[in-house]
Amino acid sequence: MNAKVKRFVLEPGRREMMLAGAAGLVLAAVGAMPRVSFAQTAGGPVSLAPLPYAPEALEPHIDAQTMSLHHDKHHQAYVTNLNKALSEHSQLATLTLPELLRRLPEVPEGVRNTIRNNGGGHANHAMFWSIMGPNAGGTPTGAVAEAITRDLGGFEDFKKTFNAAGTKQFGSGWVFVTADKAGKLEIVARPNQDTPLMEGKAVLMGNDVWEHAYYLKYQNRRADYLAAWWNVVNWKAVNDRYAAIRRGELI
Ligand code: MN3
Repeated sequence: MNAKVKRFVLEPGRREMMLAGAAGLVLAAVGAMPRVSFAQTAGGPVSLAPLPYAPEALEPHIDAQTMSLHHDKHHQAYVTNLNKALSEHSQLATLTLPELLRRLPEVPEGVRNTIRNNGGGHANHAMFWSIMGPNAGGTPTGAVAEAITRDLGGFEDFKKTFNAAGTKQFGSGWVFVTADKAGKLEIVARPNQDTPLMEGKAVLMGNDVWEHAYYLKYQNRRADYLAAWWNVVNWKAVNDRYAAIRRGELI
């Protein structure tokens, strides 16, 4: 056995215990943060929340069929596969999802990739649905607007850099904005279902650049999808996440 691989610690740390108590309700309020409540339930420890709006609500920018398939089939599959892996490794079920993703190197090797892909997929999509909405778009508001001006050169530069990162991401992946506890923003792209949570960084917002997110309407035109996506970003929800991150609750 590799001596560097630490034995998986079953007891959640004090911080996780406090978060579990204090943050659950708030996290639910800011929209489906992938906080895994590992109390055992019939379908497994993780459940798929319904879309917080109708599948057609983001038309014409994201079509209803894409939304239905994306949520009901793709996201559901990540949840189902994550539950299966967790049911076979119940010791992992004591951790929050961000904690589980941050501690992937300690997860048993036989299930590590499954948890990486499906745990990442669940976290990413739960974030994604929560920061979009109908009658949204426009310019950023509140503390997020100030942080975009301070850290990302203003909204126009931010969109340009973010869209370029999404366009350049080869194959499937995501483009994210992370925020540290001081509120500093950064744009990062990751392949597959990887998430900055795996590096202990909180995700403020992000866009899915897998073809399943846009192909029915945009075909190969990923850049057009990235440009249109800003019309469905719910800045109120992004501000709620920003405040939660600054309280240390989304990590
Ligand atoms: Mn997706």
